[in-house]
Amino acid sequence: MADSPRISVLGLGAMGAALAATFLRAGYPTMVWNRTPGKDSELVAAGAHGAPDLAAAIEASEVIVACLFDHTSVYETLDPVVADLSGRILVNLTSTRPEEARELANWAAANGIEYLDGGIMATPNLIGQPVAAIYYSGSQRVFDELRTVLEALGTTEYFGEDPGYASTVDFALLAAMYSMFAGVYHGAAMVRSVGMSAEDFARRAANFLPAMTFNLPRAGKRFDSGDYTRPVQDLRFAKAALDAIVAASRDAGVDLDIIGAVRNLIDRQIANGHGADSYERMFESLNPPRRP
Ligand code: FVH
Repeated sequence: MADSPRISVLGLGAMGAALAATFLRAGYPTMVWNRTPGKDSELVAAGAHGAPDLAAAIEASEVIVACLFDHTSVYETLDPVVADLSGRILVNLTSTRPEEARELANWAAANGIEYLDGGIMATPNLIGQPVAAIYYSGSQRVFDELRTVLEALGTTEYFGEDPGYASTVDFALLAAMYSMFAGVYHGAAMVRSVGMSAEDFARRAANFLPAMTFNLPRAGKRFDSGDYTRPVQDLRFAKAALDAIVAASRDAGVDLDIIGAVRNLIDRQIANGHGADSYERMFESLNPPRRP
């Protein structure tokens, strides 16, 4: 492949358009296609080639970047043109579950397509900046060959040949984000009982939470080792705190779906006789897979 591979971006939603614009700015010949016509005008004005149809978009390039809505849309779009894709590289930046990424990789391999799966940990406005992390797994050969190209989009990290690895990390980080945000929403509901605005509370949360995250690597070390001895805070102490927070939430008239679930994780470990262990042992209530 030449130093400047031709790239076709399939899907010009918010993210696909940002990817295509970034490839263009980086100087790569870029063709664009979208199911619904008319979404390519800005990109064409910026120098992209607008594909008249999907087959032309695939025909034009060695590297096909898909950024569609979900796994089903990728499959529905690409399966009818699988013969045209044969011999090309498919980089799938659509968010897909790990099992879906593995299924697509198998489908690609069976049809002579080299496959790299990516998980974008950024919003469209951040694409092209180092703060935009993009995780990849799948074909090592493809990643090595395209590394420079992919680095135009943001900070890249490659996790190995398992096509589902990057997606697992992507979805795990999103699980952490949504759970943390839900916790903030619970707090915002509580302070409404005393008249504080949610905006005021959220500003405080945005200061407080990052100050607490320094503990996370230590917690991770405990999860990896299974050693919850020598606690800084034990489960019984954490339970007393959570019982009080649950009661205060109830007093404020706020539902307990979120904070009650956290307390349940603690209660299960105490019921199993681990009350003197570090509070981080609540991780074990999540039934994590066995340590490698
Ligand atoms: N936007 C973001 O902040 C997040 C950041 C993290 C990663 N995600 C994932 O990126 C994928 C695309 O997201 P998006 O923001 O570009 O999404 P939309 O703006 O809704 O555009 C969706 C595009 O997909 C096309 N599409 C949908 N269904 C089909 C189909 N059956 N066949 C062909 N194309 C399809 C849609 O086309 P159209 O509706 O304009 O015809 C858009 O091009 C996504 O996996 C995020 O989870 C973004």
